[in-house]
Amino acid sequence: MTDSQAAAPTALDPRPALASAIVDTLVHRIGKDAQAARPHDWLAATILTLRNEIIERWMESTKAAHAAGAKRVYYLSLEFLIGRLLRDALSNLRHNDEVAAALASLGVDLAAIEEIEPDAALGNGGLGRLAACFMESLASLDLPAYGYGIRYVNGMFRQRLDDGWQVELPENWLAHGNPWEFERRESAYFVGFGGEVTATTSGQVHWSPIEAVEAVAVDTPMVGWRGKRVNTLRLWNARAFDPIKLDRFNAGDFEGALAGQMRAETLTRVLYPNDSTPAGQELRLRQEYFFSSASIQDIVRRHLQYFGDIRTLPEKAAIQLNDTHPAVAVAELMRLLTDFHELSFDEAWEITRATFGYTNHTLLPEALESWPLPLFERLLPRHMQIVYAINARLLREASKVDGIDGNAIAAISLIDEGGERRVRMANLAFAGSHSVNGVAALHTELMKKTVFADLHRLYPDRINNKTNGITPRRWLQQCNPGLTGLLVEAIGEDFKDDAARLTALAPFANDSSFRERFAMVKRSNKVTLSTYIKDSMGLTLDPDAIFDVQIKRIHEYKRQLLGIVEAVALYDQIRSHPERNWTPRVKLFAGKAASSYHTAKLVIKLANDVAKRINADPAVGDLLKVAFVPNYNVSLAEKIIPAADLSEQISTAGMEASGTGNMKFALNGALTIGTLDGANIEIKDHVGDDNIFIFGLTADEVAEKRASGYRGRQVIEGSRELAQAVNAIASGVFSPDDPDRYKGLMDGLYEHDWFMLAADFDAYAAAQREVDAKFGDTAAWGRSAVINVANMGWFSSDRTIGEYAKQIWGVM
Ligand code: GPW
Repeated sequence: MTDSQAAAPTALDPRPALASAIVDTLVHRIGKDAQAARPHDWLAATILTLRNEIIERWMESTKAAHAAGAKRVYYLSLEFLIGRLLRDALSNLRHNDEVAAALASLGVDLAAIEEIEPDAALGNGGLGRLAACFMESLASLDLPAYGYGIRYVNGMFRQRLDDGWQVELPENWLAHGNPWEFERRESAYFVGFGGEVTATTSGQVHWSPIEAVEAVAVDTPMVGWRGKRVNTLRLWNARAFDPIKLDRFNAGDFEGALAGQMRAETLTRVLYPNDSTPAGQELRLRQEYFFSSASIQDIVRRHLQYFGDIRTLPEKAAIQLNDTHPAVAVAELMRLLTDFHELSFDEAWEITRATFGYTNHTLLPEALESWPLPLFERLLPRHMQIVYAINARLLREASKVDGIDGNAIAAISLIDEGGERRVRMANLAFAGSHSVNGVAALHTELMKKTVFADLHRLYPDRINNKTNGITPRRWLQQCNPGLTGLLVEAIGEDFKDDAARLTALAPFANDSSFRERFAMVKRSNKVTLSTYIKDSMGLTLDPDAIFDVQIKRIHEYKRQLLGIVEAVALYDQIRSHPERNWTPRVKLFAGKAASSYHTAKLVIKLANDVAKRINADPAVGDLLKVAFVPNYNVSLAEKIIPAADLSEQISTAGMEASGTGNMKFALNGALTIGTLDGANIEIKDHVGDDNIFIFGLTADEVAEKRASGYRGRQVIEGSRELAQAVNAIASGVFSPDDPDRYKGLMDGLYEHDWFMLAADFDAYAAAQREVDAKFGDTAAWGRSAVINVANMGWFSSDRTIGEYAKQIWGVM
């Protein structure tokens, strides 16, 4: 059907063009009519209709970059936590109202179909969500870029709570098909594993893998703000070369005939649910190499096709490694350059280093990836040789530098020789990149002083900081239309194109009528969230209570336990002094624990046990409610964040590289209670000391305490409030069905308390009482909340990506 046919409303068909187009898609693409269509059919029809415009912009973007001979950015990440795409695309294309009206004319509620779109959860937490925000900002800044990752069939598991215990259920985001993706059968690559390496008489190296799979590209368009540009997220799917071995099949060996296919599909079947802890299994290394190899082959192929000369690669391609998961790409590019393009090792190394940048997201030593050398060598024998060659060169360079002794050489080496020999991926990524960046100012300084101290001495210009950011489209405009509308009324639309313009809001902090409207928006968001929690959990919340929220992966260093212990202490206080003027409080927790992380799972159970007891106690009533909201994901974050008053960012100082949830809350007018850790420090610098609640040990103090043999016992015994809470939990007050359930967890606080929960407890509790007081002063709280919003523009991922583009990639 031509456009004019689809568009023209006739006397018989009074619906406007867009509604007709959607119905036309429904009929001809989905094969249902409007009477038979179910909500999923309407969703698919809406996406497919909108997609036409996206595809046109997508092609234009690709052609323009090609015509300009532009340098492209390649973001390699094992995780992209993109969430839902319909609202994002509608909003970025400014088609929200039109589409809502068209659907309404058909009796369909846009919000309701948006709500059934599956949440694409191809990531664990912050690192994966950052990659998704970066893709959106790259398109919004009109930078030609590709994201490269894996098309997991099963993303992050669904979390169910059974009697308060986490149960992991498989996630199946592709169950209804995926209208956003395009398989590109023509973009397929051979990825080999194992086998052996031989050298021909002419000195040519030949790797003959014993196993191989085919990587097939599946593309998803990434729409930038105002649709300015549409970039590609290219995710790889693994397929067997010979899907069915017909000879075997005909001989009756059905299983054998399909074994290769099964093995290939296993590669891209499931996301490892590990956040900030390496998975360590062979399958994970296979995933890493599979997607790195396919991506590097694709980048090299595109470069040769467009520019012809492999030597100009660094001028036309910038490859960013999202942590070390794709670090093997360094060795893969070296392999292609030396074995296939016949460059000398030195020339290949120069090109490689000029092309790659590496972003580090953690300093926790146990979180740094390293692979047992025998495993690495068995799976990737040619890459092992290349790693040795890089290492020889690296250590030769290092030994020439003054002040680099034997210990420093051992720390710089790509091979960890202490105990079982292992390949250090962070050192490989560092050595193979011209830029190595941290994700917040403190984190970057600690990189120089700790994990990378010796590499930093060797290459003092390489480490740089790029403080993380978040896209204000998803994390303000889309998730908080009420606040967005109010901001437009106050300061106009400019902030939508440049989040830094939010500073125009600052004077409104002193305008009481504005503050009142601001508070009404917050309250309305709290009512909406309360309805969701009532419907999903059966718990009634008071929207006038302070909504105190800690949502993120469950990790000891993030200290959800500190929040829970403080809730228990507060519960105790309220019961002992019911006559005091308590500020009613709702404490919300949500987050997933890695399936093998027992302590984290026990913390979830504790939160649930504490909630059960407190919520049922008439002595506290509405003064305190605790809820653990199940199945935290991007879509749930979009519901909770706009409704939060208080943002909990209470990691042990020095342990959270940046945090990005902290930014989302503050941008939506929540005040932060937090430690001087990660990007909290920069948030404090932007919003001002009076508009944030900072407490606790600094990173230096934590290090000193650990060095001087700190134990929790003394502190607990010296703090009545803390001792009472810890002992109540330890003695089974919250677990009468199993009184010893938390004994070990609480003993841990007495014995080592590595995460300094006891050391920070009193300061945290005191800061919470300041929060109570301030929340009671509506004007003071409102002023601070408005000042937070006004000063959070700097944390837009547009600013972050602008810095990467100028300072690392050379594309702006
Ligand atoms: F361990 N982060 C994450 F560094 O979400 F690789 N997953 C991870 O596996 C790692 C880090 C890794 C997070 C950091 O914990 C968080 O502080 C940071 O804001 C985020 O990455 C984005 O930089």
